[in-house]
Amino acid sequence: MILEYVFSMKVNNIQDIKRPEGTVVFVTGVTGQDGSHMVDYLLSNTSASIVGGARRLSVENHANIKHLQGEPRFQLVNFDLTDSHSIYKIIEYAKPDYFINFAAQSFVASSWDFARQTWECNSTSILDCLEAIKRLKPDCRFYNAGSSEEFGNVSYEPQDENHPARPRSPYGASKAAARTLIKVYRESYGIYAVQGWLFNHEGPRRGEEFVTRKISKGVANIFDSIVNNKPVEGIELGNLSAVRDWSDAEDMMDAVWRMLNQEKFRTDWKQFSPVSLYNTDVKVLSKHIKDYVVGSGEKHTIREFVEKAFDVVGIHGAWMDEGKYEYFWYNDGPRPLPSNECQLVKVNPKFYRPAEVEVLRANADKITKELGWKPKTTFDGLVEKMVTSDLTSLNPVV
Ligand code: NAP
Ligand code: G4F
Repeated sequence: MILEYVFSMKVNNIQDIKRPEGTVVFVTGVTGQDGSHMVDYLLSNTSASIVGGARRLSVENHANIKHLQGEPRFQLVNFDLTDSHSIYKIIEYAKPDYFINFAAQSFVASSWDFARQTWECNSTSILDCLEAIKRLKPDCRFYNAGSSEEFGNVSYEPQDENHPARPRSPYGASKAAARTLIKVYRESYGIYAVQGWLFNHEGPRRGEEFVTRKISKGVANIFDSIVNNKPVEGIELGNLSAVRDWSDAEDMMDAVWRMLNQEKFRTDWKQFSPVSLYNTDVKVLSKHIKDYVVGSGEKHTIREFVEKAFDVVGIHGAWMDEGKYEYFWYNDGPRPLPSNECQLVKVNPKFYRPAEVEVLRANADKITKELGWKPKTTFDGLVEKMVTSDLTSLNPVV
């Protein structure tokens, strides 16, 4: 507790930010999965200074950025995306060259419960960002985190950039609206603003309510209970048949950076003028830049994720019954279990959604061909990384 206090990261107020020399990138949502990985990516792959935005909470949640303590190229700032003054002030004080927005109400299931808040955070705030950039720093490049949820009730598979927006949740609708605004500002004012369609991406920094992390953490707990002779507590899930295209969040950051610097990566631009490798005039570039679909191209059900996660710790089982009565029964593992502890996973209909996106699978051919992006981590590698990390948190190596 004392150590936590000593190492608590300094949080600046926006008006105390001094614009560093050189390229400045403002990243929002740095306490979350993607924002924190984006900061790591920029530190490793660029010489830019980074200003990271995090909203003030009663109890700090800096776990994902703890490792940045003392990093001279990183400044943390109090920033709320739903407060338009915050947006104007950060552009005024930090004068960023890039504004990468990962802040959002990002949990699809909550978007039915907090539809208005989802809309304000994910759509109205994007309008505020675009207006502020237009007025104060029109050459600032803007990235907004778009989603495969915009495709929603999909009409074909795999989904590419031409797939229509058919959202199934207030969340999906909010991201589709933001995309439209971005296109309008790009075409009207020549702002370099892009929004990738990122398919699901995960990792050890994933929030614990998202299905992959819920499973990896649950499996680590079950394994720990079995080997330490503690009672086993099963995992409760919703729709096991949903199909997702899961990637490693770290791989996605490279795709975002490529989308923001298309003149450096576009293979199809090398040949002709005025868009050449050397032309960085945003007004020229903005006419030619594109939003891209980013994902692995592989699809897996929730069931498969569960099986693979148990596989990582040497536990094997079988699916029994169906629908809301379906469960995963323990067959084999570190020791025999009493039958009242053998139901390792079961369905709880409270996790069903009012409307489901049944199948998502990316066709990322375009970004691979035009910007040279490719994922590095496989599905198996991702599941293993997540389960191993959750196991290590239970048994930290001191
Ligand atoms: P995440 O872990 O939930 O992070 C979201 C971040 O936004 C958190 O740092 C959160 O802060 C912050 N935030 C929320 N409301 C805010 C506000 N009003 N002002 C300032 N910050 C606020 O989500 P993620 O997985 O990193 O996703 C990042 C972005 O990508 C989101 O826009 C998400 O919708 C989008 N996206 C994600 C995926 C995916 O599979 N991960 C796929 C497609 C699109 P707190 O810590 O204070 O809550
Ligand atoms: O992990 P999820 O909550 O992610 P979801 O809804 O696909 O959204 C994530 O990916 C989007 C990109 O496609 C992002 F835009 C968004 O910000 C977020 O990062 O749920 C995945 C699937 C769903 O079909 C859900 O119904 O898993 C199913 N599921 C089954 N049981 C569950 C559960 N989801 C959660 N969260 N919890 C369950 O117990």
